[in-house]
Amino acid sequence: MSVAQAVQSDRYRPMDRSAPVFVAGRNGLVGSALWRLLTTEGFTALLGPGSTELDLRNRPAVFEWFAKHQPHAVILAAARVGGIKANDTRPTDFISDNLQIQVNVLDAALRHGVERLLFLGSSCIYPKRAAQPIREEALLTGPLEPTNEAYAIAKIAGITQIRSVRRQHGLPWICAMPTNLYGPGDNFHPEHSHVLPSLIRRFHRARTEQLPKVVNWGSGTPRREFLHADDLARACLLLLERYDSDSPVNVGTGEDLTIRELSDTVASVVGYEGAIEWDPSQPDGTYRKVLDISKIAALGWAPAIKLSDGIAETYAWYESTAP
Ligand code: GFB
Repeated sequence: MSVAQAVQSDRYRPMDRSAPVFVAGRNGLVGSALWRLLTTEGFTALLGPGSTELDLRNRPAVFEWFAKHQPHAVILAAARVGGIKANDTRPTDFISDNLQIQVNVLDAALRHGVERLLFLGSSCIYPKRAAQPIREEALLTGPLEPTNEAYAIAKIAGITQIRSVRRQHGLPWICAMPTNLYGPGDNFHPEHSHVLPSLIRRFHRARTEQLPKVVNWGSGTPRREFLHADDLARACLLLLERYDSDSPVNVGTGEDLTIRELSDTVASVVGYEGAIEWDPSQPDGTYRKVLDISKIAALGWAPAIKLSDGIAETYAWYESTAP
């Protein structure tokens, strides 16, 4: 189905703002951005249990929760996520937790007839050597990046489950594939986080403790694309209201930069002026994974937050919460 056909599908309709919407992963980077947006957009019955209230890996508990709360729509933003080192060293956690979360939530949503559902994947589902910028059609056309294969396979399984439900049950469930995300509320763990929060934390510490140098991971030459979580949240709502096809939709900026350039930008925002060194014994990961965003652009979405502004906002948030 083409984008134009998908937009014109007779299944297109606005979301019911008074019906219960389950934002799975409500306390994470993406979930909290979705919560802010949906609240501003007039959604009055948002449901977002924290992980202590509802462990999504607990299948009976998930089914019980759905029976009790009867959500009309679900955004599946809950996942075990992490940076390159967390993915590389704890692959069992990434494949097992993500498969359990997905299968439980998607099965319970099917059992309870949830009609509108958006599953969030990641740009790492595409082959390591995919042609750039990466189009949605590249899915399952080649081997994956080894450092995050376990996570990527779990996300690919999620896409296949969504497509299967569409085919077997005719529900208009959809998938979005965001690029590397950042923003307030991100995870700033020194070992397990993604590069952008890691750099903020490292440069902040170096500036406040007047350290003469910092050491970043890898060669600094890989290229990455970064999208603010608030921009992703707007894309999610637009897709839920206007998109109905079994092809995943890329969500990114369509522009990337080297990790070295990112490091210079973060250093300048944080005000760190010391030396920056690189540790080639740490993994670089995929060389490049910039997304082709023409499909979502055709639906009328574009990113609104400039990377330097988003980094400044994220750093202000980090400073206000840093111990
Ligand atoms: O953000 P990041 O961990 O994830 O790393 P990926 C991006 C790049 O930044 C790599 C370099 O080339 C790292 O070597 N880097 C430099 C650093 N310094 C640091 C640092 O202090 N911390 C971190 N984390 N990186 C993840 C996947 O891949 O991205 C996931 O493992 C997922 O599955 C996620 O797709 C979005 O972009 O390499």
